Amino acid sequence: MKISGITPFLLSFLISSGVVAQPVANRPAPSEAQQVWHETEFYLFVHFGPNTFTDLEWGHGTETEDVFNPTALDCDQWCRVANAAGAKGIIITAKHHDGFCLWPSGYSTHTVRESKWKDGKGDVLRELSDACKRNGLKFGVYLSPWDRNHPQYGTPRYNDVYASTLTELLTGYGDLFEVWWDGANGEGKNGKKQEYDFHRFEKLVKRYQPNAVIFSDIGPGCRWAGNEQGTVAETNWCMLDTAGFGRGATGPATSVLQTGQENGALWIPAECDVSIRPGWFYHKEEDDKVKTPDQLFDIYLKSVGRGGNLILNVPPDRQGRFAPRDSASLVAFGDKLRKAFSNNLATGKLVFASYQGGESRTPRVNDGKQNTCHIFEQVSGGDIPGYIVLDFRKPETINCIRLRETVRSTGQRIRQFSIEVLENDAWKEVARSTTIGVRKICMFDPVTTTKVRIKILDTVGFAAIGEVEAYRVE
Ligand code: FUL
Repeated sequence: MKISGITPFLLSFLISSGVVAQPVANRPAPSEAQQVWHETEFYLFVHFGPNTFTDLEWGHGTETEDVFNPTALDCDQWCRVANAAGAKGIIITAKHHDGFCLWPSGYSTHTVRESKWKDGKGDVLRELSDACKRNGLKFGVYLSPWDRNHPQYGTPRYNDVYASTLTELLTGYGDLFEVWWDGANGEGKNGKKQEYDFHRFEKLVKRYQPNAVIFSDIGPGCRWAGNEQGTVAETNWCMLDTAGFGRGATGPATSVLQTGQENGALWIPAECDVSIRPGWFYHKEEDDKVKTPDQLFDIYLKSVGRGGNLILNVPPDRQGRFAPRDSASLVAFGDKLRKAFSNNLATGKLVFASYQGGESRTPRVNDGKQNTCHIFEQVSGGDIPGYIVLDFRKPETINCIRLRETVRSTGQRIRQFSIEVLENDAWKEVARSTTIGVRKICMFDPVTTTKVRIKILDTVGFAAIGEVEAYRVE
């Protein structure tokens, strides 16, 4: 085993202190805002607008404003369902590609103000941001750069329009945790495509909402995971090289977005987007195609369980409410999620780990604190692996292990690991995987055992495990 990227003195200090407060080596690491975003894990996406009433997915931008007329808008109902599902926030399409603004923007004449809804006095963003505050949820906005309605789209002046509408959102509705930039970019009314001034837009977000994370194909806050099924690859690095890439068609290959890059220069973690129905907007004929709680749980394991964030779209119906089947599925999914991770069998148990050629007790990996850790020296192919042993002291039945690296202080470093259980006095491998990063949830067939061993098989320099948790998931 070698020590690299860190001096032996510093390593022994870190091991003895067990707390790594500052980045200690030359690997990218999340900013404070990104760390908070990682902990947000799972939130809802809401696609709502004229398409809800015209049954389209991409509105033309020519729809009359009166088309938008929810009969019983109830953002508190969205929030209640979100909370029951275990979601921690809601991001809404403030404006989709059709250009219709769900708030009375001063820079467009295609808004709720021009509609009959609430006699033109309504503001969906006001209602939702207030409801999120009341219900303890975070709030974020999707503002489509592509605009099929705005007369200025396709000219340099549209960048002023976009900057102004963005500023309205950044300054008018309290704290935003995320700003979503869609990569879709087509022609506007005049047949022209837009050259966007994203640099300027980024500066506005930084100025007015420094804690908001910006989503796009290339971040800078978080990246599209490369598909719309809500999953990221089993091997998921939070780093990405963005030099030379743009958004949309000029973005990195979807295969790269799926895995990130082990040696990417920037910390740009994956966000996995998916809809609870086939479409992003509500269509009555899809009422019987709502994903089941088990399907949602599977998506959760392949997104959050692989260190990504999950943004799950739930489109309100023409009343302005989540439809009964969507709500029922979300509530049952939330119950399943809470039950699955409510009883961590590692809590209070003895833990030992490899330490400088020997073994030591390591209560830091099951103390429930993410910033205390056990540090492993570098392991590469052929080396003796590092390990952690969890001793239950009595037989326990488990089928799930959740692991975390302390990425905030050390960056992401584990390339390969395995999980073994003690069976008839011999170690038996039950799972093997690649990256861990922010978190990794491994499921395997239920097994009754007294001890679990996590083997660290391959690392980039030294590596640090913050938490090991064990569960029986029904
Ligand atoms: C895509 C859009 O074109 C879809 O309409 C939807 O908003 C999805 C989340 O992103 O790029």
